[in-house]
Amino acid sequence: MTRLLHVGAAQLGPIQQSDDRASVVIRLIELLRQAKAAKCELVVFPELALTTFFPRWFVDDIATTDHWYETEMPSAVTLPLFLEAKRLEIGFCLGYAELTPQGERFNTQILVERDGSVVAKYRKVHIPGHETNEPDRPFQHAERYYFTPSAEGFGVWKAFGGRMGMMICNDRRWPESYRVMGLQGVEMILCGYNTPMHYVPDPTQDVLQGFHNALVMQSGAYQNGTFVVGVAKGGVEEGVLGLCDSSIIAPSGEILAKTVTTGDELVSAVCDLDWCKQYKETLFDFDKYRRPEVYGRITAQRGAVLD
Ligand code: CDT
Repeated sequence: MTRLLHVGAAQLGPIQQSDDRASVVIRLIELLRQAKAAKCELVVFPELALTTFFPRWFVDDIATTDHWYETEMPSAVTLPLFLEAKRLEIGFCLGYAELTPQGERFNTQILVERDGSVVAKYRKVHIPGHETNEPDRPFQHAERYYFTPSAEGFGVWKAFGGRMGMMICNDRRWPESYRVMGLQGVEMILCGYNTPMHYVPDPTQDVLQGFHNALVMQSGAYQNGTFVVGVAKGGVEEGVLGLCDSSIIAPSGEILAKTVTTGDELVSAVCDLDWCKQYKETLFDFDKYRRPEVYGRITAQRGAVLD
């Protein structure tokens, strides 16, 4: 038996501060149409796909930044994307900044089914960067000022004929993100990212950005027997170069498709979700081979020794 899902990774080039949402939505719709022409059933857009990566600027009063956030989804300006997706009968995954009625600020991603219904919402768990202004930096990464870390954790949803999970950017560097979803039987993880090539706290990592990106997503896919779709907003945005290298990764850890430009670009792959079983029911048969009871004991023992 095969369960085929044709998925597209819709990479975005830069969104400048002067680009309004309406112009971005036009770009998203163009990628959606390309995906439909390529026979995709699901398209994945990046993290914070509607605006520039605004946490690169620090402001004294966060209330002055409300215009970067969405208070409803779809909104008037994003409705054309939802309508076109529904017309084309294609699903999508979209990252954006969310401001709730209670005033909470989250880095959010939603999964929208082919009928236009929002089937899942995920809020970023691992928020990187810093909370306060660091004026000596060439640019800020003040996500910890702009976003509350979600306490909801990682869910897995039945959609698109499989078990779908989501994570956002920095989440992909943490094995727990994949494993928590792996333990729920995830078959495809959708992940948008904005990753500056220059890592200010340790610039020796700059040349390794592409390597680390591939390393974490390929190993996370393999060790949990799942597809991973990692999608960038990259290129030079407000003077900051962002990693691209959007890719679709198989449960074997192999890269099935990868972008080659630093602009808007769609790549796609036909994913047989039943491929996951080859890993979930052999090497990574969690019920048979995982030893959670031992992991807990080892942690306690090591803690005792190190103390
Ligand atoms: N957006 C995001 O999470 N970016 C981080 C950059 C970390 S450097 C502060 C990432 O892990 O790619």
